Amino acid sequence: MGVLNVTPDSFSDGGRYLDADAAARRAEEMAAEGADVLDVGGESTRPGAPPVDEAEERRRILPVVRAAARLGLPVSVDTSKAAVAAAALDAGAVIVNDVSALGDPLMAEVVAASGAGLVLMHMKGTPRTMQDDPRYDDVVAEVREALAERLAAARAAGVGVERLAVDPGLGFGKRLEDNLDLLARLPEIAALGAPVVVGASRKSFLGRLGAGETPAERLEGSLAAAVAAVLGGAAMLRVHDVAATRRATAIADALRGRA
Ligand code: HH2
Repeated sequence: MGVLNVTPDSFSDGGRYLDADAAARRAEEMAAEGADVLDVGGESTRPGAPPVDEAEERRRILPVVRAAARLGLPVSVDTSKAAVAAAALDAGAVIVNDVSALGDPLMAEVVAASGAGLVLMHMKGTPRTMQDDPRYDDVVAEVREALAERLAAARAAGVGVERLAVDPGLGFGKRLEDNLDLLARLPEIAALGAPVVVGASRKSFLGRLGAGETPAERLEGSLAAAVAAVLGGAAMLRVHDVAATRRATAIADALRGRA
């Protein structure tokens, strides 16, 4: 899943694709690099990010969703707002990537009615507050429980089981050790039975394990995390560097096939 943020402030690619033509070129580039899905987002969820109003989020993403959908790849929309998801699905998106896991009470209905796929991501709190002293007794057990409950809520609202995926939400209300526990114990999340999506690409915990690399310098760390995620059972990786991730995970895929 290639990341395409149409925002001024995303932590890694903010400001680069605000122009719809630049975003469409980036979508083409990621498709050529081998992306299976393009994930278009119009609201940064980096720690402390301010919320974006619905009209602005729609204005940012809809032309890009249309352009990306014309490439023939499935498009997912990275939004927590049901109205934005509905507009994006009308514009050609087929998956909703909801980092709030149905925080908007109308979201399940929108997804169920459209037949779209749904990624349910775990987050503790909101982007504004999530890194204010997050704590867990057993992060993997707590994230697994929370995702199991969200899966049940989505199914109860009429979203078919075959349309659901889960994501442990690396960096979303997680300390360094929490991100590491989730990645190292990913099979416990995969045991829920839903496909697991993992987004480690260029995240700050990778820089904290290294020498404080900037987001653009976190390629090697991102690839190492991608390989770990595949070996741990991830079905999809949300990444900025599609071609490099494909090359690295080809090895991990081959190894996983022999385990
Ligand atoms: N991470 C980000 C955004 N959306 N969705 C899923 N399913 N999993 C993730 O880990 C995830 C996500 C944050 O990264 P990014 O979009 O690059 O930055 P920003 O939130 O600043 O736009």
